[in-house]
Amino acid sequence: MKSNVSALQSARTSYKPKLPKVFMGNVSKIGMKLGKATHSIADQKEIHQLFSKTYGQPEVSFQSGKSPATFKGAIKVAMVLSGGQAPGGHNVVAGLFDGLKKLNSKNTLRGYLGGPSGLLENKYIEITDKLLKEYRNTGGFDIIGSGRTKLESSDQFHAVAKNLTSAGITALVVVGGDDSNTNAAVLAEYFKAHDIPIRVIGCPKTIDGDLKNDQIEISFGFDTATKVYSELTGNVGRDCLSAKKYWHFIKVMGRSASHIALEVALQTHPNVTLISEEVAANQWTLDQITEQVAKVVAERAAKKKNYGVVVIPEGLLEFIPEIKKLIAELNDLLAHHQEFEKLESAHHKISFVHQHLSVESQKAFGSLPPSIQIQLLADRDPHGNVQVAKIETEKLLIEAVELKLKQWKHQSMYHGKFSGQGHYFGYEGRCAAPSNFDSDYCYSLGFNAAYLVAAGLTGYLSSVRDLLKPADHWKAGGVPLTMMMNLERRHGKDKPVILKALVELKGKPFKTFAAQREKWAVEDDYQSPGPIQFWGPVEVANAAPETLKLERGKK
Ligand code: FBP
Repeated sequence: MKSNVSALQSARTSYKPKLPKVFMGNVSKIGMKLGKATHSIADQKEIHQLFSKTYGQPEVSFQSGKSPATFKGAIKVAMVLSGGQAPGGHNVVAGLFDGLKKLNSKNTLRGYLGGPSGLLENKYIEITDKLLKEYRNTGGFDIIGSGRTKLESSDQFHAVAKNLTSAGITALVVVGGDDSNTNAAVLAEYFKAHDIPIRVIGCPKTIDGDLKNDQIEISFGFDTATKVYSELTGNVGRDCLSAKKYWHFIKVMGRSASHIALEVALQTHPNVTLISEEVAANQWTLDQITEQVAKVVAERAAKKKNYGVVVIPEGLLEFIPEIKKLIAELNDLLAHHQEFEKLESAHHKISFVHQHLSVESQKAFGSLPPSIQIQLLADRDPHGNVQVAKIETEKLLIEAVELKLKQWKHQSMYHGKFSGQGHYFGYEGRCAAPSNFDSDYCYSLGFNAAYLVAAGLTGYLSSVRDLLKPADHWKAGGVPLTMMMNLERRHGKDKPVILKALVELKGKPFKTFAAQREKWAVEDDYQSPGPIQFWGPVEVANAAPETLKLERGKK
């Protein structure tokens, strides 16, 4: 153990993550049950054609029984952490390692460094029990690092196959979100189609909470990250009540879906929470959104409350129709006009873009402050996404609301004071020490992945379910990755991708929020859920996210 570890970290090392009962006994008593053949969630014909070798596989579940013969011989397994960090990643590594060792003490695990690029560059370390001692139940991905390199060309697949085969590796575990697991599915198909005996298994990671469906109840990291953001938001609410002088505009992470914003709202009751999916469904413009927020400010000012909390999902701008169109045009422009890259000054970039946009998008672009215009022109990530983490939507909204209130003041429609403070809660939560829920869930996902690998499966996502029950009642198994796929338009082409789960406006979490938001707008009902509890009453220390409780019918 490192000499400078905190007392908490050293105490936390001794926490024993819980496992589903099926994994607690003798290996020879773990059987595997196969379900029915499966279909993709949409576009079955096309997905079947694209994944002819891995499509239609059955769901599998582990339960007591006779273990398959495939569990026997020693294997070498590789793993990679992919995409943004999420609390609990180290426990996936620990669970996978312990699961492999329990199956056969000669099994080995190799961690490729810095995300998928490590597979291409053949950079790795061997995972050992000694190394893991420093990382069990800790936050972060630093044990092997992570990255966003997208594996897409056959040259890349070939390089990965060569590096893994020459090391005698028979399986690769990819820990990632929807894009990374789409990559895992493509890789599994490529290996099978080319008779390369390497299996690929995924694990559902992302704080954004958007890798979920009927089979995957939640992605890991969401619970811890939202607990951190809720603690911070609750503290800001308390500050509002104490100082009574600021309007706090808090942008929370969540690249696309608003699950994080919604969970934070359910935990802390801010005065306004914007939900991108509702914005898109109602086709609200930036001006309409501004007006909605300004109305709450004015309503509260009339009650002498010149303070409040607004929670904003990180991906908001992409859901506002006129900005969505603008971003699509910008993506196209940036991808196809190499001369843009050579422009150095912000002024030249902005005027270049202006000349090439449609009239409608020129208007939308022109309505944004220059700082936001430049942020919208920043590099895309390797999957072609705008890096919304770099766009200061909270500042944009403060400015827009301030302007609206000035107009209303001028027309004697508003008489309050408005002083905005912007915050961005993102990186603060991604590497936090995992809650008990995430510690147990991640360890179980990794442990389960070892069994999927040992069973000789490929193209599966590790799935641990019934998460509202105590961990020993959780069910473990695997879901074919193709089952979650559909076709989406990316870079002007139809691409097979895992369907991203957005906030369901008919779902219980959103409805529960919507039923209370008018009350939260005017009353000071701020809740302070406090810090993550690792010890204490189970209802506090082991609490699952509100979203999961509402979705899975416990509330
Ligand atoms: P993943 O989807 O890879 O889990 O990452 C999610 C996320 O944390 C988003 O919430 C955020 O927009 C993004 O990563 C930030 O990425 P980066 O680390 O590249 O700044």
